[in-house]
Amino acid sequence: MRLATLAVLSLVVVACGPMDLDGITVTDHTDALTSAANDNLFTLTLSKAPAPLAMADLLVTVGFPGQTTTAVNFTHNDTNGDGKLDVGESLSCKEPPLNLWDASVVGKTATISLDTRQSNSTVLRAIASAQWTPAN
Ligand SMILES: [Ca+2]
Ligand SMILES: [Ca+2]
Repeated sequence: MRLATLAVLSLVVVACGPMDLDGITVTDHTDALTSAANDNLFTLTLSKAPAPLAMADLLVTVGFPGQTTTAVNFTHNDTNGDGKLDVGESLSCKEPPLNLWDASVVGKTATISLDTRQSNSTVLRAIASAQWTPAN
């Protein structure tokens, strides 16, 4: 009886573990999406995390329905200058140097994911995700 209770408890902890530890918010950039490359896309802010995140391992991806999920470029707004992404700090995300998104995706909703890549590995682990609907 006691063992069964413990097993149930540990299952619950696993089920709601990683998903609740980290959070991001995504704010649309006021610039319009154009048919040129390097458009300003959005700002991703870390809203919740148990510890600062090492920048070298981080990856931001954009996935519109029906399109390949693609990593984007970003600039880290490192408020405290420690080289890590802390809660409250943000990443200004830009289109890669080729045109992927233009007016045709305005009003559509993409899934934005902040992922971490373990060193010496190509396996990505999702830290947190949010939605982005470009307004212009
Ligand atoms: Ca920092
Ligand atoms: Ca573009």
